[in-house]
Amino acid sequence: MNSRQLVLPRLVLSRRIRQTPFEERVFEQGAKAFTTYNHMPLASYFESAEEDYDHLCEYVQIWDVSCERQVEVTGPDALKLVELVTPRDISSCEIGQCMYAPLVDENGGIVNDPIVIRLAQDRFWISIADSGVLLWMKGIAFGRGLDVSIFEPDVSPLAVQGPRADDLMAKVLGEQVRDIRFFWFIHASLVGTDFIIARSGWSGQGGFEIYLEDGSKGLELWDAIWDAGQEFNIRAGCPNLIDRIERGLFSYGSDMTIANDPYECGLDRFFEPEKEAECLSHSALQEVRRNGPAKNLVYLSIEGDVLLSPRDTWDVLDENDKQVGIITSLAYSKNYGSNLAFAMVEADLNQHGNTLYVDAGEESYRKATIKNRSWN
Ligand code: THG
Repeated sequence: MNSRQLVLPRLVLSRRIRQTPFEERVFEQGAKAFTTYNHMPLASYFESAEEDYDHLCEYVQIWDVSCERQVEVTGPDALKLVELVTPRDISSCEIGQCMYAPLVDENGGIVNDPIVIRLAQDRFWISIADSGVLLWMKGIAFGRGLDVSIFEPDVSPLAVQGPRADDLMAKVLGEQVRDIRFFWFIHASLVGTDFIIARSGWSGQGGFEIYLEDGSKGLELWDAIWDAGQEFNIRAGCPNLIDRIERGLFSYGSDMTIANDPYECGLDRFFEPEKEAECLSHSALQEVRRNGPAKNLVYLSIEGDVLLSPRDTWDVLDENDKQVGIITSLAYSKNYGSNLAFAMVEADLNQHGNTLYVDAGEESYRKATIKNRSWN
């Protein structure tokens, strides 16, 4: 056995990793680990994934998610361009509404899985996951001669998540925030700056996202929410691995990449074949539909005690020890008393209750069971 200890290197935040308007507070509050996302720092945990999770489920947290950058699309052809890049029906997105809208390329590959926000009839923000959407969309607009302007505005989302988020934001902005519907936004202001605030956020605990437009107001905005949040036991937090796996939220780059199509990942539930004709992925997606996906991103419950998420992927095997897939994300859930994972496996094995095996680098393989989206 190789008993050498693997010491992970530190991640250096150079100038190339862009600053966020809130990061000073995140450092002060003691974020212990970071990742990068759209060339910006994103905290991974503060105390530990487990402790952060327990707090998130009971109180309220403030998250610096500036790294969810916006790609603004403005002009007469704005809707046309957004409809070109996603098979989701964006024409039905009203002003004031947000839509989760996977972007798909001409081969059916997932380019990104952003939230599309309709600010005005011909003005959108595409709130992106970690891949280069700005250049992809500029290229398409230029190639097609579309009348739009596309740029990254100075916008930094700040999430307020957890069961006390409504009480906190009602205290700070007024009772009207309680009436914001899921994936809709309203205009509001605080510390002398205007912003939109949406009921959304990458957690299963509910809450809001404030889209700060003037980065110079970042610390003031954070502090105003922080001070008001003391009575609700507010803490600094960040997207939580355990929570997002329990909630079934996929992370682009980990769970799916441009090598995967939306059918493999079950993201086709967000669009209808008849509505996607405007989209440049239309014929590729028709082809995928005809053939059926070869793989599926599945929910796997893995038996045994706590597994730590690997740096690399782990193999998923069938009963004959044949490799049939890989683990893409994993966390131990106290709630379910089990390790929960997403795994990309051969589609013909994707049946609820099916038994598979996971090579977690131990003496023997761990037994695993395919679950549905609510982990039943
Ligand atoms: N907020 C904002 N921007 C983002 C994210 C975010 N950009 C990157 C990343 N997260 C985009 N990915 C997702 C994935 C899922 C959801 C949000 C963003 C999500 N899904 C809900 C669900 O699956 O239950 C609802 C989807 C729906 O009904 O439309 O919330 O978090 N600003």
